[in-house]
Amino acid sequence: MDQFLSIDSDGDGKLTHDDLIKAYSKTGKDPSEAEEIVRTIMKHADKSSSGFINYSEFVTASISKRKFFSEERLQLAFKLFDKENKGHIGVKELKQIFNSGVFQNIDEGIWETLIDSVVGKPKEGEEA
Ligand SMILES: [Ca+2]
Repeated sequence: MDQFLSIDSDGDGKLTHDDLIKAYSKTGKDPSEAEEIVRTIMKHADKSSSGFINYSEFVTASISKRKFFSEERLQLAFKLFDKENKGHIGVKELKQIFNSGVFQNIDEGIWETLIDSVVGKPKEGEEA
């Protein structure tokens, strides 16, 4: 909710094109880039084509964005492993990976996503 409120500069409960432009300008993006991002956001998030994003549309968009990024990351990590593009990872690929130093170039977040997807998050009280 906080994020929604901080973007809703006039506090009317609707995120309009102007609200979003103002929010993005604050992040130091140049105006044409901000314009393009806002256009894309409006196109995807304004499900009812009302010309603004209401709170439930905002929540839906935030969730699908998060999902999209974690899937994208997983695919990226998988592609790094699947050198021959076979759709699965074999011993040979694993060996190459361990020998190539590719680990140093992988963002820590990708590992976290991968590990979470395979073993799940540590339960409360458990050591991570
Ligand atoms: Ca507003």
